[in-house]
Amino acid sequence: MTKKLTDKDIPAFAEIKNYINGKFHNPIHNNWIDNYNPSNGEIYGQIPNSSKEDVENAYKAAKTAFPSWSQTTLEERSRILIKISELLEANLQRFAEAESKDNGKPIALAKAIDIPRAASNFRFFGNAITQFASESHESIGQNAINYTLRQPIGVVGCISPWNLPLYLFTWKIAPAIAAGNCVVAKPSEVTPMTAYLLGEICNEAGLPKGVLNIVHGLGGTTGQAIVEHKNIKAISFTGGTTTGAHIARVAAPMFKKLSLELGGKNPNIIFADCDYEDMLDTTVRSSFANQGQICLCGSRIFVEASIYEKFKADFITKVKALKVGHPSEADTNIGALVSKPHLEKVKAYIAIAKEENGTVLCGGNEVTVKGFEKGYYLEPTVIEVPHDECRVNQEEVFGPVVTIMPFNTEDDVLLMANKVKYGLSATLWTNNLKRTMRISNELQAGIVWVNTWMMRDLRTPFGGVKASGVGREGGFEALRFFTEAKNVCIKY
Ligand code: TXE
Repeated sequence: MTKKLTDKDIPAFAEIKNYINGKFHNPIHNNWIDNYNPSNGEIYGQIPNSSKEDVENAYKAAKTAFPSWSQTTLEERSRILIKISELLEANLQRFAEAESKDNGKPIALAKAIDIPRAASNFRFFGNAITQFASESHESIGQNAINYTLRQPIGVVGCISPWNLPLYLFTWKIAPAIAAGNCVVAKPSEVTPMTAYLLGEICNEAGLPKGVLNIVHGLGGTTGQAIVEHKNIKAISFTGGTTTGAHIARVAAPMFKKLSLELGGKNPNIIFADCDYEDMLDTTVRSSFANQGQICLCGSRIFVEASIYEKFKADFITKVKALKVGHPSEADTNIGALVSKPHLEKVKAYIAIAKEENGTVLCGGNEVTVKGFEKGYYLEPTVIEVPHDECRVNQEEVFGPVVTIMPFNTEDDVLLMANKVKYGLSATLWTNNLKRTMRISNELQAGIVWVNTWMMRDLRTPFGGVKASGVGREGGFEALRFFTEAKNVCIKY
């Protein structure tokens, strides 16, 4: 059991509590987990190491809130969600600072993308629920009409990862509560801060107590207790593929509804006829945004042979110009990796790549940032691989590491693009329309971007195939996931 620290132990100590029934609570067993600041490697706060009993309390609060919340008019639910969105926007700076400190991401990124997107999630689903219609089917010649009710499930569980903490946490919570469910949610134990702050915002926005309950803790205990809870009827999870498979095994005997958004090893396919400068700038971003810790990053770059050497030289020049630095500095491009164990994992993959005859074209080393020597900084790394089957090209590294290799034909690149266990997203750079259509049809991925990357319209389905998960989030897909369809057939 980790002892409880206070601000006598750590200056500016950040204490995080569980948010249950609209109030903040210590964990029942007074068991705590240290929370590290990746930019300097120091402990700066603690979070509850919540037990089954804490999860049970969160469940009870959610269960009690459900009858009333599920009967709350769509206009009222919408109003509250949009209010949460507005309050997030009003608190942008505070949330961005917290996210950056907790995760190591550049504050500029948190301000431009993460927190605005969390606000958009609430606004989007606040609006979407008012447009969510159910179908009816007239059985011609049988004097019957069928209509479909879309009923909230009850109490649902939302479990999110550390890479886009508030962005992904709210991507689940917002549709869940918009659809009339009550939620027991767990953010990653590595990045709990903004989820904690969200509780205050929900109270201020007038979200009735118990509709959203946030329990903090480790995946294997707190997360597991949510998944094992027999009355939490659906689980929406984003995280690692191994964890996703485990959750599926635990949930299957209880026939829980599952949405699993898991890892990726996404191809970035570059043809010579693309808009070169646009491709180059976007490829730097799709490789290294958020230190490469986005499941959508294009971690395998395939370049048509005729432009391979030019691309290689230009890309490396741009990558070398990226500034690795403290996340709070406005001109930092690459902040800190999320944790020491994660840094070690990414470094291990660079070593494996070298053993497998990969050539590190740039990067590959830890960076010491002056004044923050114990932070988890790594150079953006480009590895030229001898063939597409080496481990660094097949396994999810989830850091500032990309592989590059040339290809000759459309068939060759398609084969390599699809020859991984994952299938989340893919990016294609070409101005050839027929090729665009052919390749987009054949890529094994849930999302294909052509001549762009990570352009998101929240109405579109989002999710992966193969080991990248099951189910789709986004738009009405998310509202469908968080409701049960019941058909009523009336004979007249
Ligand atoms: O994720 P975990 P980790 C990938 C990436 C990364 C790897 C592992 O490759 O290196 O996954 O990351 C909770 N029951 N992605 O270990 O463990 C956990 O507490 C219930 C891709 O951080 O999957 C956290 O809240 N919950 C990914 C969440 O699951 C459990 C983003 C994710 O943690 C649990 C992050 C259990 N038994 C990592 N065990 C993406 N797709 O974006 C853990 N958790």
